[in-house]
Amino acid sequence: MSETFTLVNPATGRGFREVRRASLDEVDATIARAVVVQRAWAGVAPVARADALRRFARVVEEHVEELAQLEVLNSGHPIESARWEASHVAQVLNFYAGAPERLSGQQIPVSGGLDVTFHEPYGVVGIIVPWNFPMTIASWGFAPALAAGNAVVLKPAELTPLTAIRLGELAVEAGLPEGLFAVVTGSGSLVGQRFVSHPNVRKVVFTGSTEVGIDVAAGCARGLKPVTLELGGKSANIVFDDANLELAAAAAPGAVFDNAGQDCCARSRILVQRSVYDRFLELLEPAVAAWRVGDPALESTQMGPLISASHRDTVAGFLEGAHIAFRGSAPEGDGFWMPPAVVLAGRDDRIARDEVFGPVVAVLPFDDEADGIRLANDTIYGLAGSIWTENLGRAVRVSRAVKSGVLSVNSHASVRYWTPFGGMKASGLGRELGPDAAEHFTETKNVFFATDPS
Ligand code: TXE
Repeated sequence: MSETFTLVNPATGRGFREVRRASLDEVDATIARAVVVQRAWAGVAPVARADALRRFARVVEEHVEELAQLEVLNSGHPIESARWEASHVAQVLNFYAGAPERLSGQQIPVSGGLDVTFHEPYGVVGIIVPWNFPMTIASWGFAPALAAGNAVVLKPAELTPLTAIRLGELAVEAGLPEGLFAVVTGSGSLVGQRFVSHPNVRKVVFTGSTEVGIDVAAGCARGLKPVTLELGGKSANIVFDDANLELAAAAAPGAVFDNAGQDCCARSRILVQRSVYDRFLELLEPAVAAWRVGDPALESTQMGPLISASHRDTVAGFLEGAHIAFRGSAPEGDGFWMPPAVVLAGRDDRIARDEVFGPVVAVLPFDDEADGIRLANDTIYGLAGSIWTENLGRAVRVSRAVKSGVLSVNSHASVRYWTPFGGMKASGLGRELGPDAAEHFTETKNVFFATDPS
């Protein structure tokens, strides 16, 4: 294996930088340093830890444009999306800066003394990040982990390490102790696996494919370490005949083609009640045609290229033999471009079952409410989903019946840093974000103080 890997601009297909692969010794040295730095960090007064994270948030805010431009170059994200992502990192840091002073334990009534609980940090937390949302997903782990008094070692995806590397530098610029938040670039099989196997990494957060996630969880089980998994999805966008069809059709392209469909929450199955199926497709076609795919540097662009040539080939493979109803447009030439595609699918088709992770949506009809719920749940995944109906009772019934961690009614919103996020079934284990995330990076210690001499 070579000592470096080449970063490629997805919009041009051209390599632009070499990034080092860390060796096993380097990973171990980083973890050893994190162990030492964490002990001091956990002893810092809560208010001072909060202040340090607020400073980090401010420095990120001051670098939103730089981070966004890096993501355009490295990941092909449209500039407006990339600016949102960088600002989101600052907001996540600000939000969890409120956590150190709020990690209260309990006082539990007992006889003969006083019983209290403490939320103790794990120590060093390992975070493994995929290429689809490099900086936001990283921040969902590192911000609450640091707030709870842990050190963090972070491994970005090989394809997209630039924003993570820069965030590591900004942490130090903001005054966080060197080594407290360490970014280690390299392969999953070496760096990621070392986080899993190293005895001093006491918790692992993994976002990526279900296949690798299962392997990571098995490795963590051998070390008896807790693991949070954010994995694949095949989320349903369920459109009932009593929905506002115009709104549902207008919102559908963004719900699946955002980030070129490379989104674990992508509503990649549109389930439409049979009585409005034809009308919905009529409304969807112009909405897909209007979806703007192009140069990610332009503010008007809604979707950029796919992440790599090989990923584009994989996505294109799903379209072979598929019944494509209509497609959007995309630039030609260099870069990993692909026009969005709307496919009419049967329930057992591969495209209706597997995660495509590209700008492809499968549309399937259903008969009634019970059939819609059955079809929505007919997947190994359970991450996100949307329900379009004007009937309140139905909205409540269906949102309780769909087995997904994150649902929205008459909306596709999935991610707010102050609400919980995560999947059921093969989509994951544990929850990120929301009011409780910092606590998830602690273990509860119970202490009994005897007051009556025995
Ligand atoms: O993911 P991987 P990839 C799906 C999506 C995509 C496919 C492959 O369908 O096409 O997965 O993407 C690190 N031990 N999703 O190859 O391999 C790796 O270096 C420890 C869906 O990027 O799972 C990277 O940092 N770590 C998903 C991270 O794990 C390992 C998001 C993810 O890599 C490792 C991403 C190992 N053995 C991909 N092997 C979603 N739904 O959000 C790899 N890694």
